[in-house]
Amino acid sequence: MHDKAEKLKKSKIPQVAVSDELKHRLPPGQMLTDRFPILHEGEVPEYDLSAWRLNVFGLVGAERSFALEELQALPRTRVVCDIHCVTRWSKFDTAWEGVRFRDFLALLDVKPEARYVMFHADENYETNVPLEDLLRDDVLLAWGYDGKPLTDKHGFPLRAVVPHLYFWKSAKWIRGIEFMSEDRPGFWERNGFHNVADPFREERFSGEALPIPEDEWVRKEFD
Ligand SMILES: Nc1nc2c(c(=O)[nH]1)N[C@H]1C(S)=C(S)[C@@H](COP(=O)(O)O)O[C@H]1N2
Ligand SMILES: [Mo]
Repeated sequence: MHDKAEKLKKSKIPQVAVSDELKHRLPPGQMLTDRFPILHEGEVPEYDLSAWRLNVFGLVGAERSFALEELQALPRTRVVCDIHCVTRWSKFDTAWEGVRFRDFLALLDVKPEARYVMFHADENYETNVPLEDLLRDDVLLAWGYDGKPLTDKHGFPLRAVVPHLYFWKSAKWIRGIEFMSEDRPGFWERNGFHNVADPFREERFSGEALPIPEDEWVRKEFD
């Protein structure tokens, strides 16, 4: 513990100090940054928007497929929230634009036995979230960040934003939304990470701590 703290103090982490007033917003074991780290598995996908679709399947009365402009014609919401990555960076007051997941749901004929959602995303990324978690006011299918369209690296054209869970649950480049009666683990959830992922409970790992260096994110790309 002590060693790690010392190591972090010495490394050049683009970290900002947290005032006493804001401390309660920083989950245990997190560091605040004002940069915007870019984290994902695989390559940044490129899309031909005329062919791009969001597919809805699983426990729905009818499978549906949406073009981006159909989603953008839905009621728009702007959410300002804090985000927390399991690799220990947090960023406060990030501003997203999109449609509330809840408002999107109103278009779908979701069956009553649906209790879980799997986000299917490029490249071969999946993450699972209980449906109930997605009904909150601040959960979005987002196409905008900070007043501009999402950049390619942050998920253009569409990503999920689920602020109250570690940020790996906020899938970038989503292509499919599956409604399920039983829970099923996604990519990180199968690979040692916690199924629930509440940052304030520090639900990082499913079993033993993984050997992820605490400063891993610093070596990645930033905006
Ligand atoms: N499709 C996809 N979405 C993803 C990931 C990924 O590997 N693939 N990584 C997740 C992780 S671990 C984090 S921390 C956030 C990072 O989002 P950002 O690059 O916009 O900061 O995206 C999440 N969404
Ligand atoms: Mo992450």
